[in-house]
Amino acid sequence: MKKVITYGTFDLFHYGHMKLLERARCLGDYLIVGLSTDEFNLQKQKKSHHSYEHRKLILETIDFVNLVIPEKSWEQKVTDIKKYGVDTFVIGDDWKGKFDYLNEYCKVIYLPRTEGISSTKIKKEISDLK
Ligand code: C2G
Repeated sequence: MKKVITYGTFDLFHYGHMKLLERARCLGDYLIVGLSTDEFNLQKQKKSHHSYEHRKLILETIDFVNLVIPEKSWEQKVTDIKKYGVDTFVIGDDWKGKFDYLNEYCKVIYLPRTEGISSTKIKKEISDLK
């Protein structure tokens, strides 16, 4: 069984997130998502609209997401890769190069981001409506 892992906040879940997860899942047979906790988001200078529990609920409802684990730190990726026997780490190419060090433990793939959509863009468009 080929396991794939990816990480993110996945706030205001949108088609850019879904396309990333779909492509990630197609790179193996089992997809693990490391979901940033509310506390870790603060370290990422992010404040998500939805809580960790609600973001987790959405991801766990996706039938091709096999496991959702909390992402609590930048450093946990190597431990996770070893713990779950991950073959491939996947993330959007906005992170290109940042996780090349994981090549020592598994394949590292940066996938093109979906243009024209982001949680930030959604928030701005809604606030502009007011
Ligand atoms: N993404 C995408 N296209 C978009 C928006 C996001 O492909 N239009 C991808 C991102 O590249 C990332 C994933 O969807 O791979 C989740 O995006 P975010 O929730 O913004 O994740 P981020 O804050 O970048 O967290 O340790 C890694 C970090 O936790 C990544």
